[in-house]
Amino acid sequence: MLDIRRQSAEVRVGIVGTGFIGRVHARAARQAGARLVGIAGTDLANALEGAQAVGAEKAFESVTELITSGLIDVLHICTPNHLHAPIALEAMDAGLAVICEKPLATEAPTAQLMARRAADAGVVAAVPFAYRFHPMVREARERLNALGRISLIQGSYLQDWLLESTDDNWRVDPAQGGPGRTIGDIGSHWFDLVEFVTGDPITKVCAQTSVVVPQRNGGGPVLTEDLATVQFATASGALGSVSVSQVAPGRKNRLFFEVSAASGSIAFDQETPDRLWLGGRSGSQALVRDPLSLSEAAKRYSPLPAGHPQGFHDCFDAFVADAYAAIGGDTREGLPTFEDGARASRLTDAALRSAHEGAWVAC
Ligand code: SOE
Repeated sequence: MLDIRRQSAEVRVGIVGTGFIGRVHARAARQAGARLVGIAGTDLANALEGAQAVGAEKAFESVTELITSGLIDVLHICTPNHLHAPIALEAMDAGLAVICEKPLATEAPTAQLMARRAADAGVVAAVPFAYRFHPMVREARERLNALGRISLIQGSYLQDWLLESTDDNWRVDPAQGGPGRTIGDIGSHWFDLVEFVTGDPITKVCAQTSVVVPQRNGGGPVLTEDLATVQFATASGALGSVSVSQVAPGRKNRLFFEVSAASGSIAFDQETPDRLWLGGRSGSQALVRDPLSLSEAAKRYSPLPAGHPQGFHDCFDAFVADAYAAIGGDTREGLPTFEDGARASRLTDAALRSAHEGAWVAC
């Protein structure tokens, strides 16, 4: 179990998973002043390579060895999606705090079980919906409060890294990634961000999905969606729609949303994260991040002065720093937890079911 007094000075970190996102976690852990103790991977050789790449102290033979070592306070889970649940449950049962990649699980009931287990174990359990930590997202959230009733929420999350039939990844395989690939992988970010910014939960969805590349690398038929469109309604009565695609040429990681409210609109684009578009009937403007003119909520995540762009690493670092602060007993507003991960999984499952049944599904 974590010794809070010792931990507040230094969090001891283990990471399972040595790919791109595992390295982002490792960097963020260091930035937060934590001690990078150990790495586990697919096997010892993989763990050794990962440990060397990020400068961790030790490579572990297996994730169980890392969890039971007594050497770590928090486990970061950066594996393919189907491994999130068994590893997170094992770690939480051992009393560890957990930071688990999204989608939290391949299906909503499992994600819900993980959230319940985190609550029962009384451990910090966070999910990197890191785009919440862009200062301009916090600014949008603050400003929306003053704009009155929301009428329309729309946007997209577009990538092109799976455009060609020679592009492949474990996420394409439902056994590893889950039955909803694009909705679970990037739609989950969009749903989380929009509900976080508006505070207006989505109550029902109507979705369509499409497999654009039917076969990859000569393998069997592709069973997970390359793109989806989702219409929805919210608790306040707003309407909305989102398109998600991993086969949109030219779009690399473009998460965009625009919210129209009674006295103004706000739009955010993750590829230009230091800006917001503020729309008004008698004039619109681009607001460029400047800590001197931001709300307190946004300023907190805006360490760099104006003219010094912040981006992906900055928001990820801020997420990890807040997760560690929560481990030390200082829980800051807006930390995405397993409850939020389970919520995003519920929306993903509802969208998939809607597409399958050709009907609106409550969520
Ligand atoms: C791949 O689709 C991926 O790396 C996602 O898994 C991330 O969550 C997203 O931030 C970027 O794209």
